[in-house]
Order: sequence, then C-alpha cells, then structure tokens
Amino acid sequence: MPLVDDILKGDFLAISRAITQAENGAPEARELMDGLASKVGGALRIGLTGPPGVGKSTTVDELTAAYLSRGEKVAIVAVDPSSPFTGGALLGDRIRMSKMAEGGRVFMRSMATRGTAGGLARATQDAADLLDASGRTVILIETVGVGQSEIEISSAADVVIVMVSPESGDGIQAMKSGLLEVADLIAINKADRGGADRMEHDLRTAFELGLRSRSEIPILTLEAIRGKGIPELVAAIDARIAARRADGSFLERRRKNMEDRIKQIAEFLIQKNLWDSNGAGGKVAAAVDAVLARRQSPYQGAMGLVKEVLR
Ligand SMILES: Nc1nc2c(ncn2[C@@H]2O[C@H](COP(=O)(O)OP(=O)(O)O)[C@@H](O)[C@H]2O)c(=O)[nH]1
Ligand SMILES: [Mg+2]
Repeated sequence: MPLVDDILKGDFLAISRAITQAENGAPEARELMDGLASKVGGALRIGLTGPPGVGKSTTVDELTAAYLSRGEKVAIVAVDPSSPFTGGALLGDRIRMSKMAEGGRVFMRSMATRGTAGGLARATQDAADLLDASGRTVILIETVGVGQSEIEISSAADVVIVMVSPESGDGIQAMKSGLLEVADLIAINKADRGGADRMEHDLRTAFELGLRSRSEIPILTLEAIRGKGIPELVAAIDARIAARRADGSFLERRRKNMEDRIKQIAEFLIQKNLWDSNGAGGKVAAAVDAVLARRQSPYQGAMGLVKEVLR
C-alpha cells in the first residue's frame, strides 16, 4: 500500500498505485488523502477539453515543454470517459507517456472508466490532489469526449481551455453541448487546415448574440503540431490566472468546485454504505418484514436504514 511519505517524496510508483486505488474507490485511497490534506492546494490545475482528435494531447505535450523550461514540475492526467480500461483512443497518449516519462521529469497517467462518469470525475480529482501533494506544480488535465462528464471533470481545474478545430464543425458542437460555458480560453487548433479565422469570427458573433455574456473570453488560434501559438497560449493562461487572482474569482472558483466535490463524495459514501451488506444493506429484509407485518410504515423502515448509514 502506498504510504503518505512515499507520495510526499514524489515516488511515481507510489503515486500511480494510489491513483489506481482512487479509481477503485478503495478505502485505502481515502485514508491516504486524509493524511495528505495539509499538503494539497499549491499546484495549478489546467484543464484541456474538446472533441477527440482536436489536438489536445499535442497541445498538452507543447505546454508540458513550456512549463518544464520554466522550472515547473509537470504532471499530465488524461481522462477518457468513453473508453473503459485501456481504450484504443489513448494509444497515442501511451506512446507519448513513455517519451515524456524519460528522465522521470513528467508524471503521466491515463484515467480509466470503472463505473459511472461521476466516479471517474471523483478519481480524477483525487489523482490531481495526490499529484499536488507529491510536489507537482502544474497539473494538466486532458479530457476527451463530448458532454456532461467532460464538463464535470473540467470543474476540477483552475483554468479550462476548450479546444476546437475548423475542420469538423467542432465549434457548433461545442456550443450545442454547453462546452463553451466552461471555457476560460478557447483555442482553435489546426489553423494550418484553413478556416480558423472564419471560425473565430463565428464564435465571436455567437458570443455577441448573447450565447454567453462573456465576449471577453480570449480566443486563440493554434497550430499545435508545429508549436505555433503555444507561447501565446501560455501567456494567455498566465494573464487569466493573474486577473482571477486579483479579483478574487480564483479562490471563489476553488470554493465552488470544492463544494460540489464534497457533496458528490458525501453522496458516494452514503450510497456505498447504504447498500453495503454489513450495514444497512443487510437490514433491508428485516425492514420489509416489519412493514408487511404492520409494525411500521415504509418511511420508518427507510429511516431505520438511513440511521444505519450514519453509524
Ligand atoms: N494539421 C494539424 N494536425 C494536428 C495539429 N495538432 C494536432 N494535429 C494532429 O491531429 C491528430 C490528433 O491529435 P491529438 O493531439 O492526439 O488529439 P486529441 O485526441 O485531442 O488528444 C494527430 O494526428 C495530430 O498530429 C495541427 O495543428 N495541425
Ligand atoms: Mg488525446
């Protein structure tokens, strides 16, 4: 079992094992998090999200290099809600992983689906906390897929970059799915394919038409595969964070995210304990008997189980 001290030392193997335990919802992971609570919160969490193939991993690579050259300690967490366990979609990421892991400078981890999307979001946040405690200073969280799970996971980040590309009408998709609502920055990638200017114009028009009252959101164009636009992206992230720290919204957002997270964990723990056969789960039959024998109402039966959970 990974120990608090091993995590604090930044031992990659210990971190990796702890993340697996978090994915499995193991009680050991929770104990570890309890022990690390005083060490979490220093790292910057940057989320990159957008449809498959848009260039997130390529951009993550570039951002990693940029942050490393600044002396940051980088970790990458790649999340694919659509791929159970070892999805083919992550193959490219795995190849990169071995490249990046060279010299042990970058920690990289793919998160797998083991159950619900909510479980994946929880495990991803746990992974970010473990990495934060281990001394990583920048955590890049890449999430693929379109829809709710992605948005949920984005809420683990301090800054969210939504990536789109002109080639597949991603912009329209992003608007429809509500993805733009979580964006702090929008990056239009694959500018080399043409149509990026047109897309930027369309997005701006959509914002101005009231799709969202946030026409101040920076829209950048990238050619990630050639590293073009990356220094500008890094500068835009810096500027965004500086502005949010200055006006207090950085901490406000962390508060909001933590509120959501604590509520979700509470629901998870209640459910888990409720149907655990050693707890309330083992007393369902007795409650049914009592109601059918007219000794109590269904509500009393249910309350009996609920009280069992809080034991
Ligand atoms: N033409 C072009 N291709 C790119 C660019 N950035 C990434 N790609 C390619 O797009 C494909 C998907 O990239 P990847 O980073 O894996 O996308 P992800 O699924 O969003 O992580 C790969 O073949 C990349 O080489 C770019 O700026 N221009
Ligand atoms: Mg990827």
